[in-house]
Amino acid sequence: MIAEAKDLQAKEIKLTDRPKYTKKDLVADHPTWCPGCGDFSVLSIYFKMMEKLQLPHEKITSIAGIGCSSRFPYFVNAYGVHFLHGRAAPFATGVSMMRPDLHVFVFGGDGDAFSIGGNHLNHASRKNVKMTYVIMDNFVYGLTKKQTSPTSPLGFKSKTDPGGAVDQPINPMKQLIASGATFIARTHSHLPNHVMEMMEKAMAHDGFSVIECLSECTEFYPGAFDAANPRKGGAFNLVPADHSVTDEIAAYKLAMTPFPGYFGVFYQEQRPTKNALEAKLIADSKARAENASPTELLQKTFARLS
Ligand SMILES: Cc1ncc(C[n+]2csc(CCOP(=O)(O)OP(=O)(O)O)c2C)c(N)n1
Ligand code: SF4
Ligand SMILES: [Mg+2]
Repeated sequence: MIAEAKDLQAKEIKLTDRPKYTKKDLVADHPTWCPGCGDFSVLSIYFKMMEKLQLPHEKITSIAGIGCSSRFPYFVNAYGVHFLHGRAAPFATGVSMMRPDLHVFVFGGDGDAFSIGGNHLNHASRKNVKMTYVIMDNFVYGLTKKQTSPTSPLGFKSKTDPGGAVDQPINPMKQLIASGATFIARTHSHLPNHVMEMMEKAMAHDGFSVIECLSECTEFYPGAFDAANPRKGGAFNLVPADHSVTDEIAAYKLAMTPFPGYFGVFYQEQRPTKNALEAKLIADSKARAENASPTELLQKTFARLS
C-alpha cells in the first residue's frame, strides 16, 4: 500500500472515533432573512437532518445561485458555494462528478431555478446527475424586491407587472417530470416534518432528486401559501396512498390539480446516473489503454502524430 493511501486509511479510522456533532455545530452566520421568511424552516430542517444522519461534517456540501434563498450556504458551517445566479446546477454537477464521496445539496429560488437557470435545471434532470436540489419557491423574486417570477400567478402585481402578471406561469412539477428528473417531490416549509421526510427520501435516492418547497416571502408575497397551510385554514393534501410513483401519467395528473394541489413524492424511477455512466466510460477506456498513466497516453498520442 502506498504511503498516501495508508495515511488516508488512518485518517478515516480516526473519523469514526470522533464525537457526534449537533445542530449548534452547523450554525454559521446569523441568517439575514426577514422575520417569518419560509427559508428559515428549510435551513433548520437541513441542520436537523444532518444531525440525525451524522454525515461527516467535512462532507456536508451546499451549493446555491443568487437570491434570498440562495444565501443558504452562508448560514451553514460546512463546505458550500454561493455561485452565479442560475448556475448552481452546472456547478453542482462538476462537484458531484468529481467527488462521489459527497452528497451534494443545491438550494435556491424559483427565479434561480426556473428563470435564468431553467435550462441548466432541465439538463441536470435529464442527465440524472446525483444531487438533491431544493427549490424554495416563493412565487416572487425576493432579493431584488418583488419582480414577477416564472411561478407568480396570473394577476400578481409586482414591480415588473404593476397592472398584474399577464404571462402564464410554469407548472414546476409538470416541467420537472417532463425534464426527466428521477425523484420529484413537493412540500411546504410550514410543515417541517413533511419537509424533513421529503429531504430524507430525496437524499436516499440514487440520482437527481428535486423538491419544490413552497416557502413564503413574508415581505413581498405574504399569505401566498395559506391555502395549503392547515394552521391558516388551508388544506395540506397528501399525495394519495394509492398513487404509483413510477407512473408518469399519474404524476402529471397530480401536477395538474389546481393550487394548492398535492404534497409528497410525485415521481421516482431508477435510471443509471451520469456519475455511474461516466465512471464506467473512464474505467473502460483505462482498461483499453492497459491502465496507462495520462503522461503515457500523451506520449503515445505524440508518437502517433510524429
Ligand atoms: C446574471 C444575473 N441576473 C440578474 C441578477 C439579479 N438577481 C439576483 S437574485 C434575482 C432573483 C431572485 O429570485 P429567486 O431566485 O426566486 O430567489 P428569492 O430571492 O426569491 O429567494 C435576480 C433577478 C443577478 N444577480 N445576476
Ligand atoms: S425578501 Fe422575502 S424571500 Fe427574501 S428574506 Fe425577506 S421574506 Fe425571505
Ligand atoms: Mg423567489
